[in-house]
Amino acid sequence: MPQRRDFLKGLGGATLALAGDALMPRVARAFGGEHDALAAPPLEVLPGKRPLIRRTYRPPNFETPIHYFNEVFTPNDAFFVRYHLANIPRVDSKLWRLRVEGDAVKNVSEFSLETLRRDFERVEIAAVNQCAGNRRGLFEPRAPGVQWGHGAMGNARWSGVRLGDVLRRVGFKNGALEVAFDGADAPLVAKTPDFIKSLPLWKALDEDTIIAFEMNGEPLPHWNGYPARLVVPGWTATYWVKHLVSIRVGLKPYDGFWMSTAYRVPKGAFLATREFSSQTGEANTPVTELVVNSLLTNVKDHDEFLLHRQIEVKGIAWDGGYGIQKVEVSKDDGRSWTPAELGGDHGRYSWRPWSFRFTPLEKGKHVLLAKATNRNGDTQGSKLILNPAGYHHNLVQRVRFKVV
Ligand SMILES: Nc1nc2c(c(=O)[nH]1)N[C@H]1C(S)=C(S)[C@@H](COP(=O)(O)O)O[C@H]1N2
Ligand SMILES: [Mo]
Repeated sequence: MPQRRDFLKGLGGATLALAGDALMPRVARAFGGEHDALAAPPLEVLPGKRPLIRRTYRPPNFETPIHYFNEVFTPNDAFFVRYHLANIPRVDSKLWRLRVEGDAVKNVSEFSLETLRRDFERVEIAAVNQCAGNRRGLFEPRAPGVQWGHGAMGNARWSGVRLGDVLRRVGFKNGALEVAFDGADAPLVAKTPDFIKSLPLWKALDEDTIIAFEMNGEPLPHWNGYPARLVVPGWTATYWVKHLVSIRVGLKPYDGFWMSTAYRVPKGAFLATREFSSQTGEANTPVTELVVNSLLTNVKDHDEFLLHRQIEVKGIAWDGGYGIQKVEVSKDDGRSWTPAELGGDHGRYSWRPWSFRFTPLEKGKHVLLAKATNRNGDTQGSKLILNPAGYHHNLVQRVRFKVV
């Protein structure tokens, strides 16, 4: 326990240092008005990527500018990048091995990329990869951590092999409880805990949980986990471990920092159909499923439109895999709502494009609101569900525009 408190102190220090350095002035302004920092952030290039919104350098945290979300699948070279650790080796795919081990494994095994490709059925799935902390920069009061805008997410077609097929091949014992995943990246300083995430066995065996080598038909970009990463459709991106090198099937709950302390929310604050019970404590529980959400992608604050000229507003909506039932738009600050038109369905874990046409009939300032509802009837609220680390922001979005 004292160790854990030290980790927390260490992280707090790191967060403050980053904030003091690059983020603080812009973030401070963001809360003054309409999130200026999120609207006009610095764009910078990571090798192999298009210019993205830089939140921190070390570790690299870069978000995708919103206009890319007008496409159903986010281009690989515009896909956001999130790391907790600063030592990120470039992995040679020929030398890369995936080790499956742990006290609940029957036959400890190692796979090369070639054997994974050769010995297991290939599957592909469209899914949203969204950081649980996406939109943290919009939290009021401020929540500590990377001050993300709307772009710590992306939608892609992921292709690889089912994790469950691999686990069944190596065999696991009765009583297997969790499966823990480690990537090739490492902390720079010894006191930072290695990034290891754990799934309940039932989620690891879900036929949609995969070890992916490809994204949108191309090998994974280095910054998104080359040569292989975990893809956990419907769950927040924290579980989507990149540069995957070790899988441990365990008889006990994995108690590393990134499970027991980080990425947790107050118990009962958010809906999830099935609890991660082996990691649930008295007060809090790990983030798991994505909450229902939507985003306007072709309109932003301060845009101007012409009177009597039809506008086509576009956006996307997604959830934890139940499917989007409807998206509604309001032009009168939430007094009345009109259904938007849903676009193509790329599967229940993908986001769903939508559009809404209208013709402004009055000059002046206007507000546009968008709200998604999934097939469970879960919807977006107008009151933020506060939680200490600023996860799961899914407030109804408000965009202010002007008709001239
Ligand atoms: N190896 C490794 N995998 C990781 C992380 C990490 O720090 N190291 N961060 C996780 C978190 S919190 C997020 S949000 C996603 C981001 O995926 P991306 O960088 O491909 O966009 O990666 C996850 N996988
Ligand atoms: Mo994340």
